[in-house]
Amino acid sequence: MKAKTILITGATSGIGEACARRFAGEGRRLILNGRNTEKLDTLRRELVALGSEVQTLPFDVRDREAMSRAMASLPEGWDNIDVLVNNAGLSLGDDKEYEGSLEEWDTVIDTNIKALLAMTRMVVPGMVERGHGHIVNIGSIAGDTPYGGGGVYCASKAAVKALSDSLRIDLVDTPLRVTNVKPGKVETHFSVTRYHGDQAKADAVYEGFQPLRGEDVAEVVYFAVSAPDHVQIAEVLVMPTAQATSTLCARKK
Ligand code: NDP
Ligand code: 8X3
Repeated sequence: MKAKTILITGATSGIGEACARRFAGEGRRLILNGRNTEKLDTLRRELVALGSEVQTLPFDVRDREAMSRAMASLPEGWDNIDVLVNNAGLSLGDDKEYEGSLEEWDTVIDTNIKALLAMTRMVVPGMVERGHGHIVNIGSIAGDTPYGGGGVYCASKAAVKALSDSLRIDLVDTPLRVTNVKPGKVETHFSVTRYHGDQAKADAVYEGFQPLRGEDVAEVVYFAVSAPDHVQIAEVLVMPTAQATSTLCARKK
């Protein structure tokens, strides 16, 4: 793989953390974003031991000024980003669209759509200038098929699909590639966050079948990035074998 410098947002947990581990290795430079500085530091130490150079960039992706400051603080040469993994994201609650919290929906929209767009706006011009780069957006099966109680989250991931597709069109006359990876159910901290820390409710989401692990999704991201330059993996829908749609899972009693 030629990619040398990889920036991952939301690298302190789940899919983002698994991507960081998957890309770690000799000669690879990792730029890891997250809000939890302690977790970022622990991960940095682990990946440095594996032979990677690592910069941690602690900032909330919704904070554009913090994002600009953090990116400007990168040491010389580190802004030559080869791969941007727009992963940071969340869902909050499972309320009906006419009952939920406007504040929570703002958080979901600001993180899953507006921050992804801001990161893209910040990093992609340099890629275009250098004639090299790959943007991997972590979408979701939820962006293909909405489900009740998930309207805003599903809409945010439909937006990720639209933004990935339009970016691919905008970049068609460049060597850059755009991939939208759309996972089904992955057992991470995602459902704990969605259910405001209710571990039992989160566990029930994955009960009776084998969900994906963050590592499974990281493998897909790695595959797309490792493909030869003339191959653009535009979109991947990846789900557990026991899942068929965003809501249909075969659960053993
Ligand atoms: P996790 O909750 O385990 O990880 C989410 C990561 O995003 C955390 O590192 C979290 O950090 C970070 N994050 C959230 N908000 C912000 C923010 N404002 N600024 C910086 N970092 C932030 O969940 P997943 O790994 O499952 O989720 C990763 C992505 O995968 C999301 O975009 C999600 O929508 C998507 N996805 C997940 C699926 C699943 O079933 N798990 C399926 C399909 C897609 P912090 O701990 O600080 O909140
Ligand atoms: C997360 C997967 O099915 O909970 O994107 O929406 S799902």
